[in-house]
Amino acid sequence: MGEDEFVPTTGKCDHWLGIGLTVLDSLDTLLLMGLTEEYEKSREWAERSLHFNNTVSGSSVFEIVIRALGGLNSAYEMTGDALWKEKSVELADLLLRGFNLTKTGCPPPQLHIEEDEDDDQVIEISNPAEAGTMQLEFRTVSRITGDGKYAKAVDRCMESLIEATESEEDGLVTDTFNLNDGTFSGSILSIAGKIDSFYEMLVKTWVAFGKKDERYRIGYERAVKGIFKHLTKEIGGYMIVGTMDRGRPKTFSWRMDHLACFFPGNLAYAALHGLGGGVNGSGEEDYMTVARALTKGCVEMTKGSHHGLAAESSSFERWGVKAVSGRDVNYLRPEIVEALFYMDRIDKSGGTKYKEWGRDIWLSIRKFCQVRGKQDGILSTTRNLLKPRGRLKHSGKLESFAIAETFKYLFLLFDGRASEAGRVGRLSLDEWVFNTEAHPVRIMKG
Ligand code: DMJ
Repeated sequence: MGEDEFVPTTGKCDHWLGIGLTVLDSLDTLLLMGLTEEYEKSREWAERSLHFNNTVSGSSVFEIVIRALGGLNSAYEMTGDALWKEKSVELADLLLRGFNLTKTGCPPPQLHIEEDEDDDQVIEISNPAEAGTMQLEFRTVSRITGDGKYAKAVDRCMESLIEATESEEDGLVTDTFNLNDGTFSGSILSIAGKIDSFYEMLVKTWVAFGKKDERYRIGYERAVKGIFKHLTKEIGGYMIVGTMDRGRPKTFSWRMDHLACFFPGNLAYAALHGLGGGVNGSGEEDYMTVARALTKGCVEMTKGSHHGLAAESSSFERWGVKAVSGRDVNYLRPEIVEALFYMDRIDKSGGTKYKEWGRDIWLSIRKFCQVRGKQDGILSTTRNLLKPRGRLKHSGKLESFAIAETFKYLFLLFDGRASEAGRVGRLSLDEWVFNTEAHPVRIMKG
């Protein structure tokens, strides 16, 4: 309670951002699962002790926004409890200063929240995911307070990013963005780390605020076209999204990161909201067709080790898939089960297969991520996936996103309750949008 991360191997905790991150990232999961006692304890702690004045100097703005601000917004949306709104505003106000430190209006990747930095301390190199994943959170603060200043700040940053993207070939961006001159550099194109949620949030922001911001929709559709053209490949009855070096000559790598598996669910969500041929689209380039094939590719990644757990990175060959040596770690990341959750909700032709795949993944997690000798349910990041059974190592980390996302998506995948008026129910995708850390906020109707 009040610490950032739980260390499952020792039962102690890690200090990272100094804001009690795991509690903030878990609030809406507790509410959804009906874990009332744990939620009440968290609320009591927040009322008594949650302040942002002990935040570690030079903390990641992106992580604070998606995990803490996102978590507080959802807790408020789901309960209407003024405490959560007050805390969201307190945090958003502290972060606002960051938006004035660069010429693009995007905050530097790290901020000394409580102190003013000298100009030469401001880091100007960021990436599209970190700079471009704040829309939903800050605009939500504006929506719930009626004060437009949060939306204004984040909109200026996003305008800079979208403008820079418009001059990039096929709407695809690299993983390096200069916050002062507003340009992308480097030659690697992918949809994984440092880039992923920039694309993800284009469509989600468009949906969340009444489908009015056409530049977001156009940017998303253009990027998806570019991704289909350069980064997706078919192999053995399924599809993957790899990486391309756009230098000369262009080279394609048949490796796919776990992180890239957010994409099939995101495509299906876009189809649900009418893009790419809609939910019934069955053409080769329609979003649902590609989403189905990519979901299969993501599930295939779980076969790259002996344990049914997908590695951080997998390499695809004609004969099959294998965890990449050195990256054969499972961080209890959400993206594959996230895809299964969306597909199960949206793909009408899917039958029970998404639930079955989700069940297999959950059983592997229970079996191999359980820390030996500890209470049932104490789960950990797991290494050495390429080694045979019995040689796995638990690294002593439970990322807060495992609770915020992985367990939430799995829970929702199996939660049969119908949406009931007046309560949150199963979070209908027509009414709610999840931020990149799976924190739901209400969609504003146009
Ligand atoms: C989460 O913090 C978010 O989903 C982010 O966008 C990407 N990485 C992790 C989970 O893998």
